[in-house]
Amino acid sequence: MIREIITYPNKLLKTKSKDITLFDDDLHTLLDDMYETMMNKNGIGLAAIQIAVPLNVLIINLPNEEDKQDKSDLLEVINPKILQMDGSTIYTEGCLSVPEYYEDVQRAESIKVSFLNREGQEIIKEYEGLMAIAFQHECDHLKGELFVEKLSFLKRKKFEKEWKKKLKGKK
Ligand code: Y12
Ligand code: CO
Repeated sequence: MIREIITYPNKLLKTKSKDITLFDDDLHTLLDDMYETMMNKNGIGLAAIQIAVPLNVLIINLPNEEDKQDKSDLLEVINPKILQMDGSTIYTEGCLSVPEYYEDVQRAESIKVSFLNREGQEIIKEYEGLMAIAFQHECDHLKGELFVEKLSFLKRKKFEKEWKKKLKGKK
C-alpha cells in the first residue's frame, strides 16, 4: 500500500525513532509499504518516519550501472548503528520530505555499519560512495534530523525563505 510521505516542516520529522523488537508480519508489511511508497515517488531512500512511523527502519535502492532500480538490490535496514566513519565527501542531496530542494551536504566518505535484516539477523558491512551517503542521510531521519539542518547559516536562511514562499503559493 502506498502511504503518505510527510514533508518539511511537519514536526513528526523531528521524532527520535524507536528500535524494532518484533520481526513479524507487521514489520514486513511496513517494509513492503515503504518500498511501494518510495518507488511511487522515484526515491532511492526512505526512512519509516517519513511515512509517520517512528521506528528504526529504513530502505535504500540505488540505481545500477544501467541506471535502473532493481528490487534485488534493495537494502532493508532495521535498528542501524554507524560503527565507524572515515574521510569526507560532498554530494548534492535531495529528500522526498523536502521535495524540489537539492543542496550540497558534507558527510563521511566511508562507513562501517551494523543492522538487522527483516528476519532479525545481524549484518555488518562497510559502505562507500553513494550508498554511504544515502545510509547516513536515512540514519539522520531516524534521529529526527533533516539534511537541511546540515547547511551553512546563510544557505539555511535562503532555504527557509524559499520554502515559506513555496508553501504560501500552495494555499
Ligand atoms: C543521496 C542523497 C540523498 C539520498 C536520500 C534519498 N533521497 C531521495 O530518494 C530523493 C528523492 C527525490 C525524488 C524526487 O522526485 C519525485 O518526487 C518524483 C524529487 O523531486 C521532486 O520532489 C520534484 C526530489 C527528491 C540518497 C542518496
Ligand atoms: Co530524506
